[in-house]
Amino acid sequence: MAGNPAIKPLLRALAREPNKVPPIWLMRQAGRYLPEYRAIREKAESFLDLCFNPTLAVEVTLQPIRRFGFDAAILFSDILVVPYALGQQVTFEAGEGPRLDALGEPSALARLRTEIDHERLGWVYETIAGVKGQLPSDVAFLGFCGAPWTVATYMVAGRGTADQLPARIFAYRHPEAFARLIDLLIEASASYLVRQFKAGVDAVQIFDTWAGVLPADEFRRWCIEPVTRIISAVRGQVPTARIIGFPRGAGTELPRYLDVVPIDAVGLDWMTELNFAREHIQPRRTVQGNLDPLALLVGGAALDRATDAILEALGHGPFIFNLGHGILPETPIAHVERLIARVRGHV
Ligand code: 1CP
Repeated sequence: MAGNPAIKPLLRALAREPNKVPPIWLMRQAGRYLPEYRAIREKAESFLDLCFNPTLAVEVTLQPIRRFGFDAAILFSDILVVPYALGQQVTFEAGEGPRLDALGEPSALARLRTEIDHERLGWVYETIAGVKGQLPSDVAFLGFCGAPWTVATYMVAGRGTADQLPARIFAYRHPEAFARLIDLLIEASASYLVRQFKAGVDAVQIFDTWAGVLPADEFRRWCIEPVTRIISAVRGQVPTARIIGFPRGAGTELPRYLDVVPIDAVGLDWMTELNFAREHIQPRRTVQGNLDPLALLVGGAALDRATDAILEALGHGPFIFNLGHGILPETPIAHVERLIARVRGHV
């Protein structure tokens, strides 16, 4: 259950306690930019086989901690294991991304289970226990799930899509069926997060990667409300649950999101303006972010400048350094080392 906040800088930040040096971790920190990840990835037949193998998944979760000394480890898995545990077919084609049997019509919802099958996720809970036993005591351990809207975009389209058109059209054309799908995902995600806390994570992040494509009313209905319901359900069973929200692209709707969603911290995408974040967001929640992954990829003066601007604007209040979205596979390791040293005041 929840770790001791006193010794983990990231949990101190979530509790709005001061840190001399801001904690740092990076979204997608375990992954293809690391040669040691690619070496392990080759041993597994597919990406899901890697996830399903707790020995390898523990190793991959710990690789970025060993190499860089990040302040948090994030469970190695994917948001699409929830549709898998609801009975949908999910595969990952090398170099092409996820493929699911698309829920093109409301009648296809009948193919799904009525609740999440935790037996299909036993390896997640085993991986969590394995990581927990090996993590340095000052490193926080994060679980995660996708937010219902973002997961539904993949379930409906059967793959990643530009602008998430299939799910947006489905939601307008069949609002009742879409609401049933979202309700199913709310229950499944809450139950999944509770199990992650019971297995040993310190906090969780809810990834709403595609929140930004929705008009404001739809954003409230399909993002704000479902994530709020997940959090109530999780805290009903784990009252101390620490939760980070990441409504990517929420833009001017972000204050309204914070009016309603009782998260401890909000992950800011790289489009979020720093003065706005300092004046309007940080007084209300711990902020996490928001370096442009491209600045990290490019390195040099662009990286130093962007890093310093974030530290200057947000480093004096409750803050976790991160990217504004996942690290890109082409990112040089030396740039990650430089970033960490700069955030910690060493260069
Ligand atoms: O070939 C490979 O090695 C697989 C690439 C890969 C990896 C490393 C995928 C496929 N998923 C992951 C791991 C992953 N995914 C993590 C692990 C922990 C870490 O951060 O290190 C996490 C948290 C995710 C979350 C995830 N998966 C999100 C939300 C965050 C984000 O980056 O936006 C989303 C949208 C996915 C879907 C997904 N899984 C994989 C891919 C390539 C995609 C994107 C598909 C698309 O939209 O085209």
